[in-house]
Amino acid sequence: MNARPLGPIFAIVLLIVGCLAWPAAVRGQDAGTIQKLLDSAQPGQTIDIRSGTYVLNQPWTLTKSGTQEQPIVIRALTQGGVVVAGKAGFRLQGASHVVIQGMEFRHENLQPAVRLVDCQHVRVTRNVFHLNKSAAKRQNWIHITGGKSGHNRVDHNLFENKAVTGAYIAIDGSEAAPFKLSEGDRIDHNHFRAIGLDDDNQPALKGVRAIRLGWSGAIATEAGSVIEYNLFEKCRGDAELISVRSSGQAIRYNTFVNCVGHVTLRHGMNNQVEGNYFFGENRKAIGGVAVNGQGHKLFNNYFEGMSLPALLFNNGSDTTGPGVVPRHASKDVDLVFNTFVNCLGGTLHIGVDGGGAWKAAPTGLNVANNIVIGYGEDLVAIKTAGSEVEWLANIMYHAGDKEKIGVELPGEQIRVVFPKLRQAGGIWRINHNSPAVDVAKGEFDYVTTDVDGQPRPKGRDIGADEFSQTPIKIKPLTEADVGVEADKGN
Ligand SMILES: [Ca+2]
Repeated sequence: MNARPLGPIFAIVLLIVGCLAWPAAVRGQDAGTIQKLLDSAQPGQTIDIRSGTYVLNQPWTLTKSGTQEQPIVIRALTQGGVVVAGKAGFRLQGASHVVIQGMEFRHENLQPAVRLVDCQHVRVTRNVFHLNKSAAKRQNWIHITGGKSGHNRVDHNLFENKAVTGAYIAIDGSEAAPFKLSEGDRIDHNHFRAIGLDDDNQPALKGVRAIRLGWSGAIATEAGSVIEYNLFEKCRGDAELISVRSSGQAIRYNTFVNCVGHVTLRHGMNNQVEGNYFFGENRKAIGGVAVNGQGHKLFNNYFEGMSLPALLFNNGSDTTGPGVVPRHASKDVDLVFNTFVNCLGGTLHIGVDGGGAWKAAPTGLNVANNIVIGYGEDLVAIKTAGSEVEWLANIMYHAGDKEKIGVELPGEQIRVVFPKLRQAGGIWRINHNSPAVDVAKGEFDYVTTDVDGQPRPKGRDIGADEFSQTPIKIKPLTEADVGVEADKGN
């Protein structure tokens, strides 16, 4: 029997059956239609939102989940063509495997642009956030909360022009005891810029910050979230530019340019600050990292042109009261293999007492294998007598006055010598004939690469940079490396 070609009716039936089995992309172009599509979303479905301005009085709400293989994708049909205006953005509750992509959030600062409650594996990618600042309400623009949240990703977005208190991104958790923080989230390849005005004569905006990780009640959670490969530019807000109030977090491979304040390890333990570039450009009120708490590791970081002391090891305080949680003194913290260049306000301040309020001095600090070179204030200042520091194999050099190291220690602890730095690849780095080459001391086995991502063979070099001919993997980030247009195709 000869096979007959499929008839047109059969083909149409096949098409209909196919549509039922595989949810196709659907399109909507008014806020109410979009909400209906969200209400009926299925795994594998893409909801394409047509270009236009959508004025929301209530957030678009999603409680449905995709799967790892078949996420629910909510995206602007044309990248950046969807403007979310009005009073709210998205609220996802109990959702997982969802992607929010390509929007521009311009609504009033009354609710977060994206709020995730008990959500996992939600990706917020390639969006622009610049909420309308007319509503002076404390607000986080992306807020992750709920004790079941974790493993969400915020990547390749632009955040700009925040002027009202709160953070661009805040990660919280359960709102009732036992407190648990969202875990395993990743914030990467974002561009955070323009908090306040780029003007040293204007006051910085207190309470406005780029990122907050947790709160003091949740420090028992070893959260394991990562902030990496982000560019922070002209964020001239709170003294705690990034406020870490949790444990087990990593801040690495980011670039900070002209950002007021410090990356602050305020509460928590075992946090890691690795391989970041800090460029202060000698602007006002700019620091590097401030430390409270125990077990942190700070290594392979590069600091240049800070105007505040680049590194603060803070005292602890037992002060408690409504809303006041004790800050623990810096304890058992490694500051190793970092390079500090021309930090005019001083470089290492140890035993910082918060204007006298914090009494307990730091203990068990390891300050090893760092290069500190500069002029201006003393490079080191011990602010509280009794601060316990193990110094080992640091190189320090004050370009103006040899006496201004700030401490007098044996050469195996702090060697006062010019480290022969040269400028290359955007930073000051050692040359083959530098006295820093091959003379690092101590274990610190976790330091196996340098600030460039190059390997550190045995007999490691002092400072953030290992002198190496292997390819450089990590560079100071520029605008081209981050935000909505970077890494297209990933
Ligand atoms: Ca290197």
